[in-house]
Amino acid sequence: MSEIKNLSSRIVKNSRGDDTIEVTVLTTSHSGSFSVPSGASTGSKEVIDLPVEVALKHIEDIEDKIVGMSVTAQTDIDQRLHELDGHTDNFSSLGGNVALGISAAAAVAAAAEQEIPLWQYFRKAGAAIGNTSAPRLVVNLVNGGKHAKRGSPIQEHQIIPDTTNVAEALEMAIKVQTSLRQLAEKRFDIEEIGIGDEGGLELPTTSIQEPFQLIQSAIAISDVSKPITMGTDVAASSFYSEEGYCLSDSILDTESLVGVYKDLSEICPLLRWFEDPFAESDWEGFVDFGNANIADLTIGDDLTVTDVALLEKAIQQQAVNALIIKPNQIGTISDTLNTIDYAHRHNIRCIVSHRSGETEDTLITDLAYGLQCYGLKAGAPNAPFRQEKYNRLVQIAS
Ligand code: 2PG
Ligand code: MG
Repeated sequence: MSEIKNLSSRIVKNSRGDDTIEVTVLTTSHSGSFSVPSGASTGSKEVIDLPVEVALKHIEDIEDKIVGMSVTAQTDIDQRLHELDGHTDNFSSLGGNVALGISAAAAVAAAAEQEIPLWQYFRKAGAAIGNTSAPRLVVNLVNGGKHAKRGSPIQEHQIIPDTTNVAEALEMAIKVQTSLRQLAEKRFDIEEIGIGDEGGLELPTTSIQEPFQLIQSAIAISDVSKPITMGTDVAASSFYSEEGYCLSDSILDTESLVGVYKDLSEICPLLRWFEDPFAESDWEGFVDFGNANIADLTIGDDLTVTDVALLEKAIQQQAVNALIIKPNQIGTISDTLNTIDYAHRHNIRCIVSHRSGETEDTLITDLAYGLQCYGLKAGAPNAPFRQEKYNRLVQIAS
């Protein structure tokens, strides 16, 4: 048994320039570090991060309760973190960032200790794996909603190259991105085109359809080797209030929003993946959407927040057939693996995702590959803090 000798932590900057924490777990001969990402369009049931100074203090305060544990006893470590938190629903006492920082750094150190790659450590943990050889890349080309200063209220406009050859998928994504930039520069004033939080374009149009149409045209003119599917993260909670969905100056009810998606998918037949098409409280919206047969994948994110109990409810209600996996929504590696395990056992597809406030850490790539998850969603293909995730996948999958 290799014991944890020491925990240390420090403040680092994330992709938005905000402070976050990096935790390092040290054993006698190895170490592992993890820096914690953060979201802008967060689900209300996600774990609660504490301010960085408070988080650092908590790590110092609990260090002696973690030191001495076996670094490879992931479940025990994560159980201890829940105990230290007093078993709140959302790590509000200990801090979600504290819990994930320690849990994930321990996983990295444990893999180093066993002299295996991190993806293999995750695969060996025993959770049910998916049935893909390598995750598909879910690449975000146009940013909107809470991830952009201007543009459509829809948060993400994505492409998914239809291949599990990762290097080929990345090549295809970059070709489409280049074509898209050219089309956007013809269509809009160059000065008004920006770059959003996840490295995709920010376009000066509030139209719901136009970004998708432009991407569809970019795909058509790109010399790509395989078909491409389009996807979206609507992040509908971000434009929902008690009155309804506030889209392009009108307030829509659930039924009318289903109609908007129907029209959109007729205009853009490649658009087949829909994440959070309704607000996290609008379970009926998800069910109606599934029944309308608009999409191949109805994906829960704010709806399910990587929480196995919410996933169970979503499966019972037939609200989704896929879900987003984000370790920092749930707070520990064991809880994340448990949700992936449950999803795979119920034929629900898992798409492992970054956050809009990212760090250079690539743990999510190892998680997606190790558990043979259906997709890896990590922003634009060549943006800082995003490209690292795709490059890591090319490295381990080839
Ligand atoms: C999402 C994520 C990542 P955020 O909604 O899926 O793209 O955004 O990290 O802001 O929640
Ligand atoms: Mg989302």
